[in-house]
Amino acid sequence: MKKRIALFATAAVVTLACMPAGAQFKDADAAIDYREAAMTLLGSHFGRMAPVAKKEAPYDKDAIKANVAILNTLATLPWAGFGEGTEGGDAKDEIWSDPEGFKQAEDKFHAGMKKLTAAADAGDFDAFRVAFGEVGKSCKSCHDSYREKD
Ligand code: ASC
Repeated sequence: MKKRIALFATAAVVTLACMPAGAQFKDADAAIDYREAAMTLLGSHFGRMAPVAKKEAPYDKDAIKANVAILNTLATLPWAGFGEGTEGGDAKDEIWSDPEGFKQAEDKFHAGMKKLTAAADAGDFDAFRVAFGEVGKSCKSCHDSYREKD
């Protein structure tokens, strides 16, 4: 019994030592799955507005506003999945060797999201199109720098 407790305690200590403080994931694979799932949802909720921005679909002010609200929640999610020791998936090692650059890319995205939200909330189609383009650029430039090509 004592041995089992000791074993359990050792396993707990090793687990804690391997994961940074506050990490929510059981291991690196779980973090990779999480960030990829979050990015998939972000891509879906962003991409579905492209036909509107391109004037191929009508601008439904309420639908866009609701979708941008969802996007705002999703926009908070992926970053926790890039913790220390979670290299892998399509993520380039530059995320961890150039954390300032990666953070700047993230900040650019959030700045674009702020504009997109203001435009969507105001029901301003022209501002929506400009901000949509800006956010899309931030997605692309971050992917170009920090995601492996398929
Ligand atoms: C998307 C998506 C991206 C961006 C990018 C914009 O819908 O999944 O990664 O838009 O393609 O340039």
